[in-house]
Amino acid sequence: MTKVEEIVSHLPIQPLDEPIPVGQLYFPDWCDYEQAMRGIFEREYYNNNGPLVTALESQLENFLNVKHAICVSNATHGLMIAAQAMELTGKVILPAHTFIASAQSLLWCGLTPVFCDVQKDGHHIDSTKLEALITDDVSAIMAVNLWGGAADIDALEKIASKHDIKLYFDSAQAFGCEYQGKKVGGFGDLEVFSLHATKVLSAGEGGLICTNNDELANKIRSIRPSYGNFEKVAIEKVANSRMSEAQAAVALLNLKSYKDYQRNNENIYNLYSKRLSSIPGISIVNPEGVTLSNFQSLVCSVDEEKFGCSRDDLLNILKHFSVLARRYFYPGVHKTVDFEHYGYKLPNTDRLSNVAIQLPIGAQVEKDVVNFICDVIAQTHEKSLCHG
Ligand code: T4K
Repeated sequence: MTKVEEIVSHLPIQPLDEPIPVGQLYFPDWCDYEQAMRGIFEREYYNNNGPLVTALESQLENFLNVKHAICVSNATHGLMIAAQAMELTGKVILPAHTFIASAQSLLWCGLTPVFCDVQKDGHHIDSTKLEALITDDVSAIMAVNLWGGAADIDALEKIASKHDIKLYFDSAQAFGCEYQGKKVGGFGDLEVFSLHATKVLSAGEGGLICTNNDELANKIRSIRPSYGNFEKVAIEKVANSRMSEAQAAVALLNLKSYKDYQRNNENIYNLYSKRLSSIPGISIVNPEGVTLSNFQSLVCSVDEEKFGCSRDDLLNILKHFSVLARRYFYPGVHKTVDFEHYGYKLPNTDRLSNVAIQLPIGAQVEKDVVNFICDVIAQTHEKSLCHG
């Protein structure tokens, strides 16, 4: 019997009836969506910057307090368009503790990612290690805002300005977060959000590029584009990354309920935090660097020695009980096939990829589900001590 089988066989708990995913899955009321879809069918206007996309962009500009909010098909395309619009060249510095899309967007644009480690006690890019990586061929820093937290934006802005390079944010996970009381969205040259189904503000699939720079916004729009004006399109590389009216309908309805979603997430987070704080070896990651979090993700670290079993064993035990926790991000992007041959040494990133576990948070996570998950974790700890 493996250790996992041994522990599972001693836990007096029945699995959940339905598997529970890690993601958010906040979706609007069906009747409201049906009504919105009927409007689209009646107008017979389904795509190419229709009235719902236009309304969404304008509402997002107000919500985020930015001059330009430009909807695109998803954040991966958003990051590709961003790099193209800023005319980046050579190398771009970013963390390896991120979703693969951050680095892939650079490869698509013929750019070379340079990976910087994350902070010793955090999940964001270590600004103190950045300057040593800035060479003549570095054209930008792409910081990534993770788990409902934010990077050290002040320090990053100072470094980018000192070296006269671009600074932009992969804020795929950061919609609605506030840094020093100001909504994330208007920092650096631009920011890119994801409106994927698993994000706190969802369009089902979608993305958003925000900037306060008019010239950059024009470029982004012509790379996205909405077509119709072929003369203008011909001067830019085009990505065809439009958002459809159906996607905008979901996002518009979700935006109306965003504050409720955020509050619901915060309550779930608080309950997890209370329950998990008494389990040795489990530390919840508090949203870093923000004055307001969207609680996009619930991430913990597992100290194997104190907890009694490894992160991966815990993951398998949770899976047995239908809790589909994840080990985001494993491995760090620098260890994936495209990049492992560079031999990057990123000790903090490597440590996180071995201890971090993401637990379910979002619409489908009721209070009793949180208690169930915490019971499994607490009892796993107790049984691990007996079956170590
Ligand atoms: N930068 C960062 C820092 C990011 O985190 C992301 C995406 C991006 C860039 C790129 O953004 P997009 O191009 O996607 O807009 C998921 C999400 O797909 C991805 O958006 C997210 N970050 C990433 C962290 O997580 P996967 O491949 O792990 O997702 P998937 O499809 O396995 O879904 C996660 C869980 O949710 C599963 O247990 C299944 C469940 N699920 C998912 C969907 C889509 C559902 O129950 N229903 C659903 O409809 O990437």
